Amino acid sequence: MSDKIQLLTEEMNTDIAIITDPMNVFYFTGMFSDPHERLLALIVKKNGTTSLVYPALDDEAVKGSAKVDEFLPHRDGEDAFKEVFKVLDGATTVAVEGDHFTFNRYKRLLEIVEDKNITSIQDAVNKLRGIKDEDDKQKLQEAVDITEKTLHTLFDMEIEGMTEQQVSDHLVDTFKSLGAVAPSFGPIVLAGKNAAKPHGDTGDTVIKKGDFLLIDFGIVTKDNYVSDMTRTFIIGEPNKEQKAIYESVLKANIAGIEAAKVGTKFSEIDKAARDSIEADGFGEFFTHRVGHGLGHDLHESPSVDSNNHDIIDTGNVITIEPGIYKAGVAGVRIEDALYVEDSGAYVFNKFPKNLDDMKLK
Ligand SMILES: [Mn+2]
Repeated sequence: MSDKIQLLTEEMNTDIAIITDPMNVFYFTGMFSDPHERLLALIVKKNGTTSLVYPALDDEAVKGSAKVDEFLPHRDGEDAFKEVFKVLDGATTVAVEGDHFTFNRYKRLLEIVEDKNITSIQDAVNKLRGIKDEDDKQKLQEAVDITEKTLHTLFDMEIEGMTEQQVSDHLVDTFKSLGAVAPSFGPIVLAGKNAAKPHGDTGDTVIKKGDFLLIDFGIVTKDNYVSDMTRTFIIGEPNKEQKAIYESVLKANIAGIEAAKVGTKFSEIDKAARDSIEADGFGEFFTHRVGHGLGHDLHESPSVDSNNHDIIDTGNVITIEPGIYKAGVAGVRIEDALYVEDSGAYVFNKFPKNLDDMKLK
């Protein structure tokens, strides 16, 4: 039994756990496959025995990489749940991922399990995935390194006159040439007033002198790790208001990072960054949480928000990404990712973030 399955069984208070989120199946078996609408299910018994129900068309890939005790392929046209029911034979209590197990699959499960005996193991799975080890840390660092190398190329370019989309295309081409498999999202490239929309869409806006250029992007590595970072550049020289907004976000970013010490509540980390921006008078323009976990997925546990009173632990990986979005004027966000160690926060990002170092041509 692998360590991860061992830890999962310790969290189980049911006979069976069914894992269907493909990234969680990857986490527990080492095999990633997107089954689309077909059924992919890792079935874990309380004693640690594992069975994998999967589309037969993935047979070769599954057998080559999945570490499980039993392989149960199903062909198109067959009832995949027959395989599930075979494994569940005799089980009375079953846990599924509440955020992922679909309603229709839940109804199938009711054919053999009583409704009151079906529970969710989502929180326990999220918690397990939220704790990363040294190997995870190193692989996340590789993701960040590719991302930052990509971003550095902008300093050598003539950005003024390019469109947001052209900058985005350049970033994608560059990180692919550096070994990234795909973008983890976006990229989000927003110039001038567009940057005041925290999740605006990259478009055909031409980048002008005096614009802030907000770039939020990340990559997926061949090992299935993601990165996510934001820097806000200035084309030429900033004016007074831009400077004030930028400095406030930077202070909040640093306050959030400094607050991320083992034993602190996530809500306190959110508060540290938020208080800093409020003290500068920009509180009303900071409209989202301070950060989120990341690892194999772009947004995973834990969430760094005012409502999460859980305590940050060694091995957690989170982003710190305060922002100020003043509609019609400007938007600034600065996002770093960090790994929590006993001695404090290890920040993956080395990319400059002082305004003087953010000037693009
Ligand atoms: Mn983020």
